[in-house]
Amino acid sequence: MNDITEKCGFVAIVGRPNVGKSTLMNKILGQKISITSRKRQTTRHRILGIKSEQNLQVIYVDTPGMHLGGKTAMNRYMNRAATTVLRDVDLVLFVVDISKWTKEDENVVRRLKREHVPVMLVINKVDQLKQKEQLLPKIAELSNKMEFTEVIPVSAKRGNNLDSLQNLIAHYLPESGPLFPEEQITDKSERFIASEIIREKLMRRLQQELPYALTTEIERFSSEKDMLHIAAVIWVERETQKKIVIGKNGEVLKDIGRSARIDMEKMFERKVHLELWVKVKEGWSDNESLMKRMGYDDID
Ligand SMILES: Nc1nc2c(ncn2[C@@H]2O[C@H](COP(=O)(O)OP(=O)(O)OP(=O)(O)O)[C@@H](O)[C@H]2O)c(=O)[nH]1
Ligand SMILES: [Mg+2]
Repeated sequence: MNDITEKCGFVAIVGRPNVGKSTLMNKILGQKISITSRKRQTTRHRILGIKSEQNLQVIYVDTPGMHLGGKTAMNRYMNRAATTVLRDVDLVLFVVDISKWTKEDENVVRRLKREHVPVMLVINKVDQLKQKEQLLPKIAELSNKMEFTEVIPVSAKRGNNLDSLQNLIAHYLPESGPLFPEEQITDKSERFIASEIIREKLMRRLQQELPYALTTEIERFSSEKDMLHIAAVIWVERETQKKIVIGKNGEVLKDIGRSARIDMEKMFERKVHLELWVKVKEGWSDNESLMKRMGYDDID
């Protein structure tokens, strides 16, 4: 008889924008699946990150930051992606930034209180705390925000305390065999990851509101003799934005293409030929049917 307990379950990573949810998932997986940046609202989709170990498979769900203020179809899509996941998981990691508690965190608490799922408070960015003696009072203060099943301080960026976090997570998962093949690390296609890598470079490079006015779409993704040929469109909302994305003598677009290609070659372990086109589609981010055609169609 086989008496080894196998465990497997879904763990949602939620919180307001910019607290480090995607950084945390990538660090736990040891691979960059989800894009990150200093700007808020970097993640727009739910992205699975699957970690398989002996007798244990944890399926993390990275989500867009739950936010207040935006009113476009894109804002609604992102908030929906972050909240509907709560119904379908075994455990929630509520990620907060130790240095900043905001109205948007309060909003997340309100959402979480409506669900019956265990919530673990993950207090991130502890490396940024200037005075170490502030740690315990901060933890005590944040622990009171709602009923948490566990509270744990971490630094996602530096990888501090992530082993303890993962040990705690395992307690909350049901007994079950693995739901995904051991070698599978995400539910997303290489096509999707390629379009996200380009979007990451745009998020990081462009200023102010521009990152929110654009999206990326892969038009061609084909393999020929050890070389991947990828052609992508960067959709913006206005002609003036197109000019900025291209830059003087095409410099901005060239830079973005170069850094995206380097990341893609690392990710796909092949040489990549990347072509980028910038096109205008007015009002795409407030138009649900256009958004669906551009790949924002994966949630109920
Ligand atoms: N100092 C420090 N910075 C961190 C840590 N974790 C994440 N960051 C930084 O915080 C910023 C936001 O990180 P993300 O992982 O993109 O945050 P997110 O919560 O996924 O953000 P959205 O996708 O916009 O909701 C990035 O600049 C990260 O490098 C940490 O532990 N310490
Ligand atoms: Mg993110």
